[in-house]
Amino acid sequence: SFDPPELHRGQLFVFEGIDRCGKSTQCENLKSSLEGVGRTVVLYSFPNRETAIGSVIDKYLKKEIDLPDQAIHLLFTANRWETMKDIQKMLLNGVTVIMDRYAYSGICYSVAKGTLSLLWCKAPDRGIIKPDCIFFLDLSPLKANRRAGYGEERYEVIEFQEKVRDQFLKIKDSSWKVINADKPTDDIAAEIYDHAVRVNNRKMKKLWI
Ligand code: T5A
Ligand code: NA
Repeated sequence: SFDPPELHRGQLFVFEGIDRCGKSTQCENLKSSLEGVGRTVVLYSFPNRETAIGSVIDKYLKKEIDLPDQAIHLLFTANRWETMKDIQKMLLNGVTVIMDRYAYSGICYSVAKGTLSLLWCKAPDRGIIKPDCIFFLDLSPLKANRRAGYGEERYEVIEFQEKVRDQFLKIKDSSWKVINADKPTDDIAAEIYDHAVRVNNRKMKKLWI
């Protein structure tokens, strides 16, 4: 169907991967190269630790509080839902939106715990905006472990990260672009940019509907 408001909408790019695979670095790179060709770009990171919900998530990740697996899963999802209206507005206004983690992290980290099913984990994110492209930065947990700052937060344990990576590879589909993240930063950035500029969807879709 012809839907005028979506005609010139911005694209939604998501970066996913295990801890320390280089997501934040590449989000910034893509933002500045797209701005360099005249696009307006907004970057979001999940979890957004700045909101009321995000401050609880932050405490959980820093191991200052404990929560049941179900409760923290739902907080991560709520933390995405609280920005959804703003993101939709921006996309419809032609802004390119880049996200550092999204619902796929939500699912994969929770499923990797072994206590919650995939179906249960997917349900609360049902209806959030579907990304136009997911860049999966693939890196072995052993190599990620050698990068700066590894090991301080709750999930930064190699055996757990192996399970998370397996789960990402299980749920990926044709909207994912798998990138070998064990390369120099600039090479990865160039590969991502070349792919990103070719993504141009019109219809805005929702996840898992
Ligand atoms: N989580 C998250 C859930 O369980 N459910 C959810 O719904 C969501 C959204 C925090 C945790 O929350 C979990 C997943 C996480 O365990 P976070 O705040 O995104 O999520 O934290 P991390 O993933 O740990 O963030 P890191 O994000 O710190 O790493 P990045 O962004 O992947 O990596 P980056 O770019 O900061 O780089 C890490 C280091 O490596 C270097 C960088 O300089 C930096 O020192 N580096 C490279 N080194 C060599 N070669 C390259 N190509 C490099 N690229 C970067
Ligand atoms: Na990050």
